[in-house]
Amino acid sequence: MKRTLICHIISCLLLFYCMQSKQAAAQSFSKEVFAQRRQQLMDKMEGGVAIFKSATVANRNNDVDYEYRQDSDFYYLTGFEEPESAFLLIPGAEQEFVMFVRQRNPAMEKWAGKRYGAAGSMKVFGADTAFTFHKFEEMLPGYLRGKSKVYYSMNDEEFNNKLLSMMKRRRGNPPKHLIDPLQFVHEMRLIKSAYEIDLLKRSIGITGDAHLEAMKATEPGMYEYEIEAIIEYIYRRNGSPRVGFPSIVGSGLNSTVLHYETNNRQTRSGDVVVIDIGAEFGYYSADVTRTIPVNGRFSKEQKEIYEIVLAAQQAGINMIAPGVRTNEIREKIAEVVKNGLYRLGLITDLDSNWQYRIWYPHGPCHWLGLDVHDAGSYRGTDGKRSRILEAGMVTTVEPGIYVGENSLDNLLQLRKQFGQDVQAEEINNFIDKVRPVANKYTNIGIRIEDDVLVTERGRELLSAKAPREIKAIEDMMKKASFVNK
Ligand SMILES: [Mn+2]
Repeated sequence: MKRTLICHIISCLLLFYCMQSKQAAAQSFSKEVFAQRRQQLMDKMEGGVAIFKSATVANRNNDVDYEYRQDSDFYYLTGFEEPESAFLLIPGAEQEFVMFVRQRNPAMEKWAGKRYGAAGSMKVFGADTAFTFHKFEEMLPGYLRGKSKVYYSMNDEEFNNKLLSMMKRRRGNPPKHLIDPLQFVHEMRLIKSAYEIDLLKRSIGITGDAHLEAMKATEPGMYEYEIEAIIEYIYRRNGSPRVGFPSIVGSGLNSTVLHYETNNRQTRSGDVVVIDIGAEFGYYSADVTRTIPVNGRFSKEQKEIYEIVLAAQQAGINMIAPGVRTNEIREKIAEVVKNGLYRLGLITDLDSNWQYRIWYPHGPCHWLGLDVHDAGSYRGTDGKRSRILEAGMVTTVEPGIYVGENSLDNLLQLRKQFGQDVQAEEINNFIDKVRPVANKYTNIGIRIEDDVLVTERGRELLSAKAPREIKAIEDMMKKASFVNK
């Protein structure tokens, strides 16, 4: 308890320090925060050695690589962003935190930028000792000698086999037990500290600004990628170095495609656009979706669907509080969606557990943090299938209803997904009744997504900056953007 309080005070001081300088906040680096996390993990280990490897560089074409981003768990425990690195945690050893990093190389650094090198990783990142990365595999058996447990997540294919063969050797007395350390790290990541919540608020705030600008700028004839570019310009201008995930800007029929990322259609008056986006800031990702009418006014049919999704989302948000199970939220949202669909005639049976899933095909919540679909188990720690919310968790709430032009055409093939044996006759009857209604709503996809922090007393809506109400969106769309002035 005492330690938590001290940690909290340290975090607050660090936050204050970070707010003093935009540069420091943009890097969001604090040696002590990362040291605490490593200590927390080491407290959970039963001796042994934990091994973490950096994300590998992915080649794009010829000598061009994809933009590098450090592995989220590696970053969470070190703050270190360079590729070709690894580190060990050896609780109880004289040197508990051992880093292996790229060698400093003036010629390479001239091309590709500064490297910290071994000395820098000790000074800046707090390694007790550090070596160059090419010594990693050579030195590892020495660190494993006489230890009974190795904590490693098997996430680097090339290295996995090397480690396994090291463990099989008779010589050198290597560990016999392999344990996944991420089961501990991911539980830690699920509960966000004040330091992390501040970073999330920054990324979510920037994403809200991007939504506002997209609402102001969007007009018929604009290409989806133009809207995407406006959004990402707002990210950069506010200090977000990259997207947390590829921006989804889906108009017209694309609004009904859940993870549409092509973003190359020209929008038309009468379309809605689903804009599902998240800036990254200090490695933390936002995830906020707004659906807007391209011409600035929702049609009657669009409004009808929109109001159902909004009511379902609000009902879900209202329930968020410590002690509530995630499936209770899921069920509440599904109930509101079902009632709405029944009212419109898009389902014919309120008790059917497959009809509504044609229009509402995805789960409404996921954890949010370093990864947009963040780490942390969705199962209850009590063995139950859903988790009890605790203060410090951050979840999205994102129901959606999608009326695709083919939604009713492939039902017979898709029925296996319903997880039960629905008779063809039942499906054909359903299609006959519902098709005329579905035609009215064709190509309307509505998703509304917000990010919610579970607090001691209830909840905090982190993504309130971009409006969700129909009138507020239409009013915002009347305003001028710097883009089309
Ligand atoms: Mn999401």
